[in-house]
Amino acid sequence: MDKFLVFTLLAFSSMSTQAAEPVVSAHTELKDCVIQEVLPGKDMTGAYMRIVHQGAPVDVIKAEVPSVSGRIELHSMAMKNGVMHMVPLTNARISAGERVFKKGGDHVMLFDVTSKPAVGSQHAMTLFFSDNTQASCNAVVKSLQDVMKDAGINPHHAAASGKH
Ligand SMILES: [Cu+2]
Repeated sequence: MDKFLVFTLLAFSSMSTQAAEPVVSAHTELKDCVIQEVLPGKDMTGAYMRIVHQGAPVDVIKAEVPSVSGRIELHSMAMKNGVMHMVPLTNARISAGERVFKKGGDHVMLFDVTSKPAVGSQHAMTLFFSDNTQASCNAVVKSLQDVMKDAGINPHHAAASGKH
């Protein structure tokens, strides 16, 4: 079973490397794309968006924000021993309708951010899907406070403390 799974994954990945360049999706759009500012002392941050999708479900495979990070992962949040941790995206399926990636939930994780993008600057973000399509948007860099406000996370507390 495991060997078969590995073979299947290898076969799929070699197929996808031979496949044509992903085409711009006619049925998936990214809206309200945001990158959280990189906090002092950090070299990673999160990015968020609404994915509006029509038709048959697809899986989101990867994300790219080339002007900000060369190492990006798709993450979810999960409770472990009473503490929230980031884990690899637990459900990649994009079904018809709207799916929201937001702070405190599913997110795009940007690692190795050596040159911090300025608040207000915009950066092309692209998601790639299992049907060999892609969708792009201009992600605007927002302050932590604004990102938390957007996500509905305790904005007054965040504004008052200036932390987290
Ligand atoms: Cu993360």
